[in-house]
Amino acid sequence: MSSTGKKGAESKIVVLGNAGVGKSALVVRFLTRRFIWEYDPTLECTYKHHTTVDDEAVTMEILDTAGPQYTIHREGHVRWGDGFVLVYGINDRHSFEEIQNIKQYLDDIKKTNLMCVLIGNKSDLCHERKVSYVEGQNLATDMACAFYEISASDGGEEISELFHELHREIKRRKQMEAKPRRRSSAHQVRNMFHILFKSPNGKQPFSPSSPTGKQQFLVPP
Ligand SMILES: Nc1nc2c(ncn2[C@@H]2O[C@H](COP(=O)(O)OP(=O)(O)OP(=O)(O)O)[C@@H](O)[C@H]2O)c(=O)[nH]1
Ligand SMILES: [Mg+2]
Repeated sequence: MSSTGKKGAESKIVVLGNAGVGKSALVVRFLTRRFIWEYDPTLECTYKHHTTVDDEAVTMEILDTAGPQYTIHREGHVRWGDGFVLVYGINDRHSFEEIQNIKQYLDDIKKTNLMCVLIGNKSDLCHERKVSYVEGQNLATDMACAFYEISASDGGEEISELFHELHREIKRRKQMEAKPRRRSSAHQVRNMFHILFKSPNGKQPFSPSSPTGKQQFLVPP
């Protein structure tokens, strides 16, 4: 709850990517600001994180998935999530190529515009680099999402920023979806005709401008 007593926004974020790209390291770095080198590869965990974004108290639930064989084929995870952090290692070409498959799977399940952010992790290993910064940027442009190159081991402000930015996007989307949809002006004009030119028995409206002068039925929208 915020200081005003209002319940803050909530977002559910799923972290996906091939085994060993640093998903757990990234999540642990964001939550604790620490890096511990060894993370349980079988661990699949949801963290509830209370924090502040733009002066608002918020709750983020973050699902750290485990390995590709588990992550990619879990429809439940995809349906649960509001937004997705897609991670590859800049020193692991295969993990980068796999992102497109993961994204396709997400699109197939979610159908509507997907909110995600693309992460190239392990930027400290630039001597082992197999994916250029520009390739990452281009893929993010294709996917219409933000892109960050980061190092979970070195840390850095971008790690908090990427989670906060995704949270903002999720909040914006939820607010848009909550707004009642405005009818088009064409629809409003049609309705007006229905009201103005309703037949006396109140059953069928007719067109006032029928070229034959005969009664014409308007097709309801
Ligand atoms: N040099 C370097 N190593 C990293 C970085 N992030 C993670 N690692 C290391 O990469 C290995 C795998 O990291 P994890 O966080 O376990 O990877 P994961 O994606 O969670 O792997 P799974 O849970 O098996 O899917 C560990 O040995 C980490 O210490 C990084 O930014 N730089
Ligand atoms: Mg892990």
